[in-house]
Amino acid sequence: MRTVLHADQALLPSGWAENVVVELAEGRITAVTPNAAPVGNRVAVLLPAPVNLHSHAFQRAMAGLTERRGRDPKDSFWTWRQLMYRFLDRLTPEDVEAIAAFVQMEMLEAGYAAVAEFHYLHHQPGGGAYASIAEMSERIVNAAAETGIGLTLLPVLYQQGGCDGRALGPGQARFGNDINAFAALLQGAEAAVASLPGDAVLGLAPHSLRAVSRDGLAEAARMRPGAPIHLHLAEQAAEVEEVSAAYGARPTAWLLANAAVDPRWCLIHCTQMTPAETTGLAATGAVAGLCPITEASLGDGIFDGVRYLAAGGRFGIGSDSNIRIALAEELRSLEYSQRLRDRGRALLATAEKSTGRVLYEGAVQGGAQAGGRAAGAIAPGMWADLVALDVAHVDLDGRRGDDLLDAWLFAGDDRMVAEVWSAGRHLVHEGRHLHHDTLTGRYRATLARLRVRL
Ligand code: NGQ
Ligand code: ZN
Repeated sequence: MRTVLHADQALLPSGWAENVVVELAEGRITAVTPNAAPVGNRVAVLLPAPVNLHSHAFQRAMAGLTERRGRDPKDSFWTWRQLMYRFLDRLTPEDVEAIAAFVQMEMLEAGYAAVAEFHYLHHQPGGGAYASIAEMSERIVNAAAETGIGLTLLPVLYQQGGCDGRALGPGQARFGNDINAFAALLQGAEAAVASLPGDAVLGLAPHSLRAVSRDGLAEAARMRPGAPIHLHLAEQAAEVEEVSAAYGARPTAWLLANAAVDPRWCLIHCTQMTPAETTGLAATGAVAGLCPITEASLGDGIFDGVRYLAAGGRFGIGSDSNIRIALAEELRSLEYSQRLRDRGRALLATAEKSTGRVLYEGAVQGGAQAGGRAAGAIAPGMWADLVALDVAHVDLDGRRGDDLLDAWLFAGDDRMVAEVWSAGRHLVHEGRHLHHDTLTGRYRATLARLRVRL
């Protein structure tokens, strides 16, 4: 099927262009012609749509339920993690599918075309295997088949309870696989992903330096040469201490010295890095997977975006815990964290590009790289991952170019997102997903069943 779009303004690799005709066929962009006469389906503003590069779909259903003081007077990331473990322990495959479909719908409505699902909930409560070891991966795939989101599935290797090789804790039983079981899981996940449209990708994810052994990390890296490989890295101060004590080096320094970190890698969070680690990571061409809303929610710390971008570092954004699905807000939060720390303004902007432009283009390019997706630009050959904004909104009225992006990201929100295509699939129309009501209804019913106090 061929689609022709005409955009009053479009952000192309060469910059802003006007009266742009974009042709799509078989999910890809086939031609881009600026200064063209109006033909086809008209939109006001057309942008490449980003990949949400880090999600744990199931966590969406506990949003808002972890904001009270717990029994431990020192609430922290680690007490939140206990609650999260308790929550996931009662999820069935049906629950996971319904939650994943709902949150993928929200991502699409927010303007994301694709998601990299960092998927570690593999087994039954207690750790017993499902009849298919890839049962839960299949559920994520089913959700993507229903929502149409572009999926990069990242089955997670989770071997141990900490860097010292201790056994999995009771809350971690559903995640654990040894390397052979993980290889079987990857095979099952690969078969499931093969049922999706051709833009779907299978990568893999050693969970963190805490949860995989040194050998496990090395073996995982060899399993799918060239495929995206994601890892949680240097998120919390206690994690830095644990890795330093076990390995004799801070997490990022250790990884850079002991793994062949290159552009296929995506390191999630990196909120605890020294200046040398920051520039060292930037030099690898890997993507820093930043999740600013979750990192604020969990008290992780502030990524050194100013230093990292100055060193040419690549980044993308992820919604991680899914406490809020908000593309504009993720990007805005990243810049605002820098301003609060450094007491300045427009800290990620350059002489040529506004703050919003730097954030948006960076996240689109880095997201595509991290997702292993030939996307991230309105250019022939790319998957047609596109978002059109609603310029009837008062804050976008009459705005052009970088001013318009800044107005969306800093003054507006994702209610300005009108149309979204994922690899040419037109999934969001006038701000609503095709199956908005069905998916919302099923999610509500799932929540009603799960409604128990944490
Ligand atoms: C996760 N989330 O796997 O969901 C983690 C918490 C851990 C974040 N790191 C568990 N934000 O890191 O051990
Ligand atoms: Zn995560």
